[in-house]
Amino acid sequence: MNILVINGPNINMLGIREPDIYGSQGFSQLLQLIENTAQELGIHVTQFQSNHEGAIVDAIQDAYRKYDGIVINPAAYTHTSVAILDALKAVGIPAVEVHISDINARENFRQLSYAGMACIKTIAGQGLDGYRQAIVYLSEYLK
Ligand code: CA2
Repeated sequence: MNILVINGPNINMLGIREPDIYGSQGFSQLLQLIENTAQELGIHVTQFQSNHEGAIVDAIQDAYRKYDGIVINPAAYTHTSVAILDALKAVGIPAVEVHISDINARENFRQLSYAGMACIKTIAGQGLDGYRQAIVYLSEYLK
């Protein structure tokens, strides 16, 4: 089973500021947590992070016929990007949306998720563990 994990803008800056919202663990620890989860489940995970909307659209398109599932945290593009929503719909790959923080308990502008409209599940407010939960959920769903 092949799963693609996509992280959007500024997720690579995790741990340097706003620890009350995003925790104190850094991006390299997130990468390691995801890889450990994949190894425990005996599945293959590829990780991709970009600060650019078009690069994320390209990554989703490139996943077509290569990946069984997608875990995506589009970060700020969650709330703005119809292009990412359309790309997820276009490839039709089962996707789970992850947010480290509880977007529904934050500013109004964070409470709309375009990407979430094309996802089979959203996990928010679970910190970095949300990524583990998303991979476990997808691997069960795809069995
Ligand atoms: O809670 C999440 O996972 C978010 O997707 C994170 C995004 C935010 O725009 C979304 O509304 C919710 C932000 C990514 C990380 O931003 C940082 C901010 C300060 C320091 C380090 C990273």
